[in-house]
Amino acid sequence: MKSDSSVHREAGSLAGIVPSVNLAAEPGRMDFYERARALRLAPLWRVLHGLVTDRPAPRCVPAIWRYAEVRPYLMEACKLISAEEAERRVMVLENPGLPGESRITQSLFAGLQIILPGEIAPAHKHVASALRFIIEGRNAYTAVAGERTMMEPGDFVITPSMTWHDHGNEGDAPMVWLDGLDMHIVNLMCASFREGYPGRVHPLDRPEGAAAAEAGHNLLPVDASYASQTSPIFNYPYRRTRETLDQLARFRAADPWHAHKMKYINPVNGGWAMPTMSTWMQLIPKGFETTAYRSTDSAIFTVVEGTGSSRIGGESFDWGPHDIFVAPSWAAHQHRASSDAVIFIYSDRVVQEKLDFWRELKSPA
Ligand code: GTQ
Repeated sequence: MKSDSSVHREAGSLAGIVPSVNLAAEPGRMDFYERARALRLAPLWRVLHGLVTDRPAPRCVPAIWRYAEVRPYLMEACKLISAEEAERRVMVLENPGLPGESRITQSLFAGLQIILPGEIAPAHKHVASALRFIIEGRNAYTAVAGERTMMEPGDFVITPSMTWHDHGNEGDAPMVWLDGLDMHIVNLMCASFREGYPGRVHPLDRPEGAAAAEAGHNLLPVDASYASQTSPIFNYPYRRTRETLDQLARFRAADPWHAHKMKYINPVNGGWAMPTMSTWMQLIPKGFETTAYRSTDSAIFTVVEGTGSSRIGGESFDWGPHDIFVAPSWAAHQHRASSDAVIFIYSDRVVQEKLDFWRELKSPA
């Protein structure tokens, strides 16, 4: 039995070779290839079609993490290591097609972070941006650039690039959230910096709710200027998102491919809330089935409410609250809700759009 990696290498080299190359003539070229290699030269015609593929060829595969199965491991991690010792006590969601790489898709990271009552995850900052999607618990905060926000289930919270942040749980129950980070994109460009704060927590210099007052109500301070490309709103509360979807569904027909799907936006420029990760919240009404859809951005889905099932690249997954699943780039996927379902989604679409890479394909409705 061959190892996966040798199969991958062989398949990769055959897939990479240009079809016009006469394989029978290759042995006679080996001596040239060897001598060229010593000069750090390689023949493109043996790898071209593996580099410039005729369609997306993700190693990322469809996968699901069921919260009921994962949660006991989060609790067990709490017995083994403190938030302080771990710096961030996170169990990484590893795509089975990318084992050991801390990737849920080829470009993005996902992990479940848990913080117990009284614990603090100490302050640090890094070039990588983070999103937090709150799964369970109350009365825990994240502090970002001198302002705290209390986090509630379903809230979408942003930690912009290179801002000091620490997390603390002041409640009496564990707090769990999904972390989505773009460090693989940062690392692709070798642009990473990270710094620990000399104290456990960074000082607060703005009252809780300041960012929401300044930017969260379709009003901006007349004298404000914004250098960052990240939304100045750093907590998009679930209560308002849920209410919006609910109202929308009462007067707007569900889209065949997206049902009711709203994107989180930056009020400063109307664009995506974050410069590296697109985010949405989707409502699929009970009994509704979306039409097959594919796009070049691999997407991570977190179920907030409801139950249903999805077909992703020919595989079927049943899901319920807090389950997390992945649709790889260009894999056709469709969802069916057996009760009103609310799903939080993030992907690298915003990056692909900026680079003119992004494409979608809608199957006929
Ligand atoms: O909370 O700052 O899941 O820096 C991975 C890296 C969370 C965080 C992660 C991080 C954080």
